[in-house]
Amino acid sequence: MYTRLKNIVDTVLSFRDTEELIGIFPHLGADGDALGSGLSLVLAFGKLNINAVLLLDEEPVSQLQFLPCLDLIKVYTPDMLAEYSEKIKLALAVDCHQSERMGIRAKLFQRISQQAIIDHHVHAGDYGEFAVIDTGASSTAELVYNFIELLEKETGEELFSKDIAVLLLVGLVTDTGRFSFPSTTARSFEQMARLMEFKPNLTSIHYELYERIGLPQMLLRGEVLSRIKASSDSRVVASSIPQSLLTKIGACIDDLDTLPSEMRTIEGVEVAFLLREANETGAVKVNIRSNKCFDSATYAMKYGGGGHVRAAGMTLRNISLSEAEDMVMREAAEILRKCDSQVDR
Ligand SMILES: [Mn+2]
Repeated sequence: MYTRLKNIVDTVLSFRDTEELIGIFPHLGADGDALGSGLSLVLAFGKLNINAVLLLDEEPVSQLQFLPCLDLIKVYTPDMLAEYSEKIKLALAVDCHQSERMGIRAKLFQRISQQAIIDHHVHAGDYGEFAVIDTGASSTAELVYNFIELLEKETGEELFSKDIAVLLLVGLVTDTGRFSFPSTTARSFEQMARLMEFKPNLTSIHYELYERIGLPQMLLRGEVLSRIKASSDSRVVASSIPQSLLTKIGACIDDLDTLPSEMRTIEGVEVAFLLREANETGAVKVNIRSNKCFDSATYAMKYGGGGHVRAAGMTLRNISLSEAEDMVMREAAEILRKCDSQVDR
């Protein structure tokens, strides 16, 4: 891994004091890790007089608008293809390793002959000598930390700064689930300790990442939670939101995102459903979150939906909101009963 990191460092350093450009490509829908890692690199490169541009498909989500140096981001549009494929001499994928994860920037990434990768996602196959893909790292931020450290060692320049500390810290905190995921290691804390020397404002970072909520979102949360119905054994819960209520509150569909997961955290719950009226009349969108006894994906596929074992979604047609709620609760209870009887035997 060190050799590969060094390969990328050497390549990057060959851009010093030249007009050539490095393109940094985080994944689509950049999260705290992708954005924090990408921006840190632009800042470190800048100090070494290396030209770099951070390209995104879209503006960062509102939760991450507090990050420093967002003005360094360039939102890419297809008309920039010719210009950037000419200028960029190294394309660096950050927090992803496939152009499939890059949306409309994929075409540009593929056109750059020299590519490198810094990532920690599970991958199939080897991506070559310029690919640092460490699935043992909690976050790409952790790898970027090592990368900048190596850049410092090679150049004798001081590259870490308060801005970089905030950016990498956000990557570390969000990708470790506030240091709760199994990916959290001693290395994560060692790096955090060093980043803390720059005195980042943890209180305000925590507020921005985890507490700040708009009034419509808070009202919606109240509605969803107060409408929860539970099966007699409390293992199945569901809540339903009519479109008229969303409109009345002034909330949008995206504001429902975190609520099914929150419902799943209720003690004893195996499966949680959040239902809402779809735009198409007579259709109901169902979001499913489950714990160990219920396969959400298999259940959703029965109705033409899909997803993962613990999180899936589907659309039911020609059904009312309350009928849909009754049906999924009844069917889930049935599936759990079958699962129990198999375990008993
Ligand atoms: Mn990540």
